[in-house]
Amino acid sequence: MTRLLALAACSAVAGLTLYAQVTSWPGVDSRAPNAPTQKPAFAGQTRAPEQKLNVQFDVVTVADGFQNPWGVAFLPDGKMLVTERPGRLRVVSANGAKSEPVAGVPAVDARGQGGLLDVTLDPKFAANKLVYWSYAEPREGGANNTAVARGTFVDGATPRVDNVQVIFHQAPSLVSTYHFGSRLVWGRDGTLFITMGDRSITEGRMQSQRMDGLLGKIARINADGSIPKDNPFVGKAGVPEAMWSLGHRNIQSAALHPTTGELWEVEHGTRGGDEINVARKGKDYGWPTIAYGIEYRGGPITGGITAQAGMEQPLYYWDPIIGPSGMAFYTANAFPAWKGSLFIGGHGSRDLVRVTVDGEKVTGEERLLVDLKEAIRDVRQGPDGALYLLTDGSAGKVLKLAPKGTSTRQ
Ligand SMILES: [Ca+2]
Repeated sequence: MTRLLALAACSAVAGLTLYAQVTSWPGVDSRAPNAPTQKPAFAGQTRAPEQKLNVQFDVVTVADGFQNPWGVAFLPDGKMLVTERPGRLRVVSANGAKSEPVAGVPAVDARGQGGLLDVTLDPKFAANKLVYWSYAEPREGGANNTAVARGTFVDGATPRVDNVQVIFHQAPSLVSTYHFGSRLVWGRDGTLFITMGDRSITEGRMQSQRMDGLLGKIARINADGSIPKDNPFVGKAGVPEAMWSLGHRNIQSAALHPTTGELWEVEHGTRGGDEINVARKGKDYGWPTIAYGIEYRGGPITGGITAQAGMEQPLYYWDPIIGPSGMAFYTANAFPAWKGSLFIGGHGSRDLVRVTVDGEKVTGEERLLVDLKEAIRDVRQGPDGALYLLTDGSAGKVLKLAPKGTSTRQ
């Protein structure tokens, strides 16, 4: 209300039309959208009502001093693996001690948004000790692409990965330092989803709709890099058989839905088009033919349309954007009120976005950690039921949200 009064005062001074200035847009973020004339495809597709649960928690610093931490995975012994974007993988103990960089990780192209990105354990890690990571793979002439490698993890004073194999390369490579994706999510059948980006430059963006390359796509592979026989485009001439879905812009948030087992993802839009999708087999998510929001420089995206037959509508979109990175469905008992909520890192909005979901409908939204003003890069549910976050920057941290009063280290 204070803000609205202030705006009203300003506009009175400037002699502007009061009505346009004081219109308060519904939802958590009352700022005006970048594309105020765009209409959602269905009620509730954007600006869900604010839903404050008032859950009490402590924000615990588990470990700090990371350079642009990007992904975190939990080892069965209580330790964590944390990637640092410049190319280091570290083992972090429960008390916050960091190992030397894990030896054996291949070189990465750490320019721009590139580098060492996500990390995940094999579903059969207890037996095979395999660790997988995604990264920007350097190529000749300044080109690069998203890639995935795996290796056998050997812990100790000088941890290492042995028998490293690169099991996936996004093709084609391009000269760009933007939009690498890339989250790694295991399907229930043991296949691995790899979310990617369009590389941002026009040449890459326009390939998101092309069937002959993996720019702007989600891929699905077997754990050894081979192609699942039930992938949607297996046997289609000229189409990479790893392709799962198409028409994506840049996906840095993805998680398996705990009930349905489907892949949910949140992708970056431009100015006004961050969106939640369920990434289904063979479907087209529309980028760049349809999109919400506007270009960074202003003006419409492609033809300025938001819907087209044969292209999927997002379940939900944000305008203004949150800049999503990292995502987790909360299923544990430590925070009963949060059960079923979807948490998304607000890398751009510098907060933690909590979304209430009823089936595939977003029914409420809440912003947490607003006062912390951290660019959140990853969000995971820990084995202890706490919510773990990575904060981006040159002094990045592993934070833990624990039920109030249950943790001594703060
Ligand atoms: Ca879309």
